[in-house]
Amino acid sequence: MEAWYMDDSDEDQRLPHKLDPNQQVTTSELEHLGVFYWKLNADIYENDPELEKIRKERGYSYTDIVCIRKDTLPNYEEKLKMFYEEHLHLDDEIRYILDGRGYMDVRNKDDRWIRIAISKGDLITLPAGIYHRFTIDENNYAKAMRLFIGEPVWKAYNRPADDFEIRQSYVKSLECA
Ligand code: KMT
Ligand code: NI
Repeated sequence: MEAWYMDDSDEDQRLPHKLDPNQQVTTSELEHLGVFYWKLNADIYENDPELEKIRKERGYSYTDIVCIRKDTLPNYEEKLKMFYEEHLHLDDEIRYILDGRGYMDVRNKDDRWIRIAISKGDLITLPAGIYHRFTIDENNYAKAMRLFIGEPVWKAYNRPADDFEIRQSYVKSLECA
């Protein structure tokens, strides 16, 4: 995992979009936004006590696996477009990269984009109400476990979604952080 502030060029979303010079973002900055991160051994995800512990402690009862690749994901282009629309959810978004890599972009307090590079072994949680988006990188491949507390709800609300209570309580949580 590595994170940085994005440039605002319109070039391919799969490129890193680092500023020159690069402006790195620390894990503690991410934590202030409610973004948390673990490094795990993805080679043993099917039987990993560390993953089990996190799932148990945080109540991540549901899991499934998505394989984002042209030949395996139905409506690939359409889905990539959808993942990259700025949106929020009413619940946390929890993803564990099992293979490949991608970028999770999140807005900071000042509405700047932070790009979080996630690759094999990275487990990341985004808080409900944060504006974000996802893209694969130039390798065009990511296999990810999706986790959820209880029955999954994948509904995404594209920006603007400022009237949701969850958005307002998220913004409030930033004020006193
Ligand atoms: C989502 O909801 O944006 C996704 O599932 C993206 C792929 S998982 C890293
Ligand atoms: Ni999302």
